[in-house]
Amino acid sequence: MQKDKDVAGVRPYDKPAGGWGALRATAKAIAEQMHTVDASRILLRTNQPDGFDCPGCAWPDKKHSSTFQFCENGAKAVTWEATKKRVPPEFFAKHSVSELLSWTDHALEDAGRVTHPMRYNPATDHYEPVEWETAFAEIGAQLRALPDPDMAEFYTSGRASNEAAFLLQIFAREYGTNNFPDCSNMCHEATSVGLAESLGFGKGTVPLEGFEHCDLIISIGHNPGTNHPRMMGTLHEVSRRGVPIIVLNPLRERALERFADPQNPVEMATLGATPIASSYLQLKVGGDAMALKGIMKALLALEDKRGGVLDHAFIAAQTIGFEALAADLRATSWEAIEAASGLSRATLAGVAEAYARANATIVTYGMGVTQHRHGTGNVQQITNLLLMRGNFGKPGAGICPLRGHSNVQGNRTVGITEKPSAELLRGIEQTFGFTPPAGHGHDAVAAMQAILDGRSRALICTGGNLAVALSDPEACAAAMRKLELGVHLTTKLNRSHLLVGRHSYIFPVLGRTESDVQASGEQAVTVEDSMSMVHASRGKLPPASPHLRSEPAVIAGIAKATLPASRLDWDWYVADYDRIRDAIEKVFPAFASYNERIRKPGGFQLPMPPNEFVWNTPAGKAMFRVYQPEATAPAPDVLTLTTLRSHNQYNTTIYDYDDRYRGVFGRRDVVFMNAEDLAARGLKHGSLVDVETAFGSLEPRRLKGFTAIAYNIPRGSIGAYYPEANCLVPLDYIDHQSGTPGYKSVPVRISKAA
Ligand SMILES: Nc1nc2c(c(=O)[nH]1)N[C@H]1C(S)=C(S)[C@@H](COP(=O)(O)OP(=O)(O)OC[C@H]3O[C@@H](n4cnc5c(=O)[nH]c(N)nc54)[C@H](O)[C@@H]3O)O[C@H]1N2
Ligand SMILES: Nc1nc2c(c(=O)[nH]1)N[C@H]1C(S)=C(S)[C@@H](COP(=O)(O)OP(=O)(O)OC[C@H]3O[C@@H](n4cnc5c(=O)[nH]c(N)nc54)[C@H](O)[C@@H]3O)O[C@H]1N2
Ligand SMILES: [Mo]
Repeated sequence: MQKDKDVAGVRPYDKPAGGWGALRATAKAIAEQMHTVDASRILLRTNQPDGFDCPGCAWPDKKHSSTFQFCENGAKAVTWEATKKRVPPEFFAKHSVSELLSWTDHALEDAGRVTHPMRYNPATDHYEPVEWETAFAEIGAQLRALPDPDMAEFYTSGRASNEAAFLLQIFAREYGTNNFPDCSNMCHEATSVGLAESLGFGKGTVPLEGFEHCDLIISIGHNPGTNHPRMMGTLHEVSRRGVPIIVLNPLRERALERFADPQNPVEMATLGATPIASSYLQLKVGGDAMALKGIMKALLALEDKRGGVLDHAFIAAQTIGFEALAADLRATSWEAIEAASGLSRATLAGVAEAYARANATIVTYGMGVTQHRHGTGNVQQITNLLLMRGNFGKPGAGICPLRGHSNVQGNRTVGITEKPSAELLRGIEQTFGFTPPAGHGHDAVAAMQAILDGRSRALICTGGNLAVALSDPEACAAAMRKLELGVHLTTKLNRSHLLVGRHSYIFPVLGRTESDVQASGEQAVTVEDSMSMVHASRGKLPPASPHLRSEPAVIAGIAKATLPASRLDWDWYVADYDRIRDAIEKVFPAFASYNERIRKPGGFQLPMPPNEFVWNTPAGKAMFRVYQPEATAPAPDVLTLTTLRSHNQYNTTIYDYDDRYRGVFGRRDVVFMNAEDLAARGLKHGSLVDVETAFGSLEPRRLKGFTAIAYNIPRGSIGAYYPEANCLVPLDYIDHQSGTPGYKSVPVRISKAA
């Protein structure tokens, strides 16, 4: 790496991930957000059997019954929710919406917890307090006045509990629409679509115990040291067991290189660390599908050479399509594979060798796989690879997508989907006695497009920051301002709330950490983790303000005011969440004895049919799927941009401006580039640059005046932070199979800043 010039805020960080650096960062988050005594009490309750589920990520916990598992970024998620800072009505009286729009995303959320329901007053340009019941009545009247229920959009971000998400989807369907844009549409939709086609099951197939039995892990496109920190405990154990871990990632993420477990007194005392990756393969951004094809092609060659490599019995009994896949692999040239992946034939053959030796392999993956123009294709190549050696239905094998938000998977399971199955529709009709709409609704991109061109006029958001999380913030802002009605259930203030339409409301809700008391007493909610375990979560802190309501209560309030003749007694459900769970169980038989089973510590496991060799595909078998890359090669000066999370952000929530493992401090306005790519453009480490999109004939989009830094990333690939770089992604730049935005493969050109 080039180090000839000092660049402000950029210096290498040579320590392992975790360790004392993580403890120091936690202490800082606590000092800035909470009273120390409250912090220790609340952090010790995280993921305990009678405590609340960590809102940080969806990685499971050992039965929710182990001792406190230290996690820096979990602690940040908790302390930022349980902050002592408040945003009361006086705050809104002091700051107009126009003024707040000039604040940074960091400053908006750092202001603290919203304390009262608020309504926007266009005459004063301020949010003003409003009574809950008044607001519900107004919203109900506006929703009823829409000419068509399909003109309303119901967004969920994956922190919502199963109970809240279920009530929301029942309300929206009784109202008459399947418009359910949700955060999964920007995240693991390629998984939901790709795995459903390949395996007949759109989720992961590995339970946590699987990691005790695997003898190879292939980790593709995820950064667990930052985004799933509790997974580091698992990877640390697996590595110490001597199991090889092969990483495919364009960036050398520190936690995948080496990790010091804060739970391990020896590592902490000796400043030691455990290596994580046994091989670290820095492929090109967007090169995954072709790298996987290379590994599979090499596997076929091994089978030809020595036999016994493929699981022929499994392929014959459980799958369809192997011949077509094999023919395509044989027809794909090594030149094409090497050019697209940036990895050599020898390297990929080495992975195939290791894979052929392993009896049980787990592939873990994240956004580096899904957020591409061919995200679904990527997911399906992973599945092909696993199917070739029968890595389903045996201990220590399977596919392990790392989910995003802590309950994003649960939201889907309880019916948040714009494409309802016949089974779901039947379940709803039988349980509630109304006929839900059957036509497909809008996903996140389609919803924003519909709002932009006036086909949709109302947006109800259960959490999230849709206008900032989606591509093309300019188009999103214009769309939000066209809304007749915008309603935001939230804990904190963010930019989406400030992009006001004709009628806009901010509703403050209870977070995970807070106790939720309804008519029948204290309530628990339930969530599902990445491994299909469902368990209870019970907040303990007193609510941030006495005016807060729970998400189920707010959804019920809006529903009751909107649907005077509703088939549901909304207050009755909210009085006791057991009743909501009984209804979930009626609609979804997999939740049998729901209330009984969540009362056991650790909860219960939903079925994973592929592990029983049950494939819910049209053919009743697992499907090999052929992937063909796009034929057009990009111009030689075009680079592929990937957008990244720093170590100190939670999606659009920016905790602070350091990204310590990548050696960037106090700033986010940087572009990570290969030194040779810099030199080829006459640029240096520290040069100010403009990034410009290269979508053929489309008008380029620009990100101006960012600082290029020389970084260990393959030639042809560059990185920048999300959400700063979202202005470079057109709204319709999506994976056509799943609708997932191509946030991680944007063609761009770089030049010296104008
Ligand atoms: N602290 C914290 N925790 C979080 C979140 C957070 O923002 N902060 N977000 C939550 C959510 S919603 C999600 S979805 C998850 C996200 O968790 P991850 O899936 O880890 O998400 P990212 O950080 O976007 O990107 C992951 C990795 O993909 C790599 N990558 C980029 N492009 C490519 C590519 O083309 N190929 C390959 N193979 N790799 C590539 C990047 O180098 C990076 O290491 O985390 C969840 N947990
Ligand atoms: N360029 C680029 N864009 C991306 C991504 C990327 O990698 N690159 N990643 C995408 C991914 S994976 C995702 S999941 C989306 C994220 O999209 P979203 O889920 O919409 O965004 P978040 O930033 O997670 O939402 C944060 C807000 O949720 C609210 N909130 C927090 N806790 C609660 C709660 O308990 N209840 C309620 N009601 N509200 C709460 C707070 O107001 C906070 O401001 O972004 C996507 N956008
Ligand atoms: Mo996500």
